[in-house]
Amino acid sequence: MVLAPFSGGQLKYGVEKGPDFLLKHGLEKDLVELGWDVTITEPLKGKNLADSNDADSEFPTVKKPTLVGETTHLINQTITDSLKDDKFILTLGGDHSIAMGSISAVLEKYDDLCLLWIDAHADINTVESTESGNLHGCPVSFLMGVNPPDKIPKSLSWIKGNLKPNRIAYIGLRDVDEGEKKILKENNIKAFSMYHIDRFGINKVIEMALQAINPTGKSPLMCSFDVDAIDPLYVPATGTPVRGGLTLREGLFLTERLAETGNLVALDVVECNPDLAQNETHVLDTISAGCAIARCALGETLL
Ligand SMILES: [Mn+2]
Repeated sequence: MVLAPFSGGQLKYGVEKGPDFLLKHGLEKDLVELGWDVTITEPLKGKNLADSNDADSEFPTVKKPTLVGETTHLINQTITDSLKDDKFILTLGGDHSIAMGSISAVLEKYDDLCLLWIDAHADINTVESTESGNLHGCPVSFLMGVNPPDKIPKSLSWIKGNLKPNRIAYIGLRDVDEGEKKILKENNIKAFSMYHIDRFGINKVIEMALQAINPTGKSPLMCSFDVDAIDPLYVPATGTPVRGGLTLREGLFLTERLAETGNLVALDVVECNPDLAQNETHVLDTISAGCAIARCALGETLL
């Protein structure tokens, strides 16, 4: 388990408390009971990374590029080490920018990796298309290498950008920027919005997504799960909630189904922000949903 208590990919503090709250809710014990030998690593512990809103003067369109670049690189290095022992990598965020660190490391180990990005947002803005400048909305563009090379801040230039567009599928989208829609279309990326889930049902959507990115069924899978994919009714304490999302059951079914394939090698659970809860019930709902997602991906079944 990799703890990534990081909030520098966006501007709302509190999301860095996610790992701590998930652990206090009993996640480690839950995973041990499922039969896992759990090791906790903390790549950011004791690292004094300067948090500043200063934009890189050369790259003024994105916020905190140095902080995000250094942080995600540390996460990448820790996971690269853990993968030498063929460990399952569960990374707890933090905001979604941390996926630049986790996914790049897992991709390095498994070059035929298939990625399921479960999210209300596509997080594929480039340094040119981003409206907010928040890097948690950009990780996929860096992982896929679709940013113009001369526009990539130096601190983020370590990311190889070798994720192939036919190896990623989205599920749960419902708030996608115009620039992102263009990138998704141009790269012919499989994206299942809430419309597709309503039309086909979650079971069919997962099968279509897996068929698209992993037609042989033999490649390793990674799931990057933003809890805001689930409706704010169930997951209220998150930075960018969008109504009309997955039910909690659909989210858990999805992860249980991925576990069932036997090919899942890594999972991110990101964007739990206890500080954005209006009451204790909101905290409990959000954190227990985050823990349940992790448990289902790691083998918990209803029967
Ligand atoms: Mn996200």
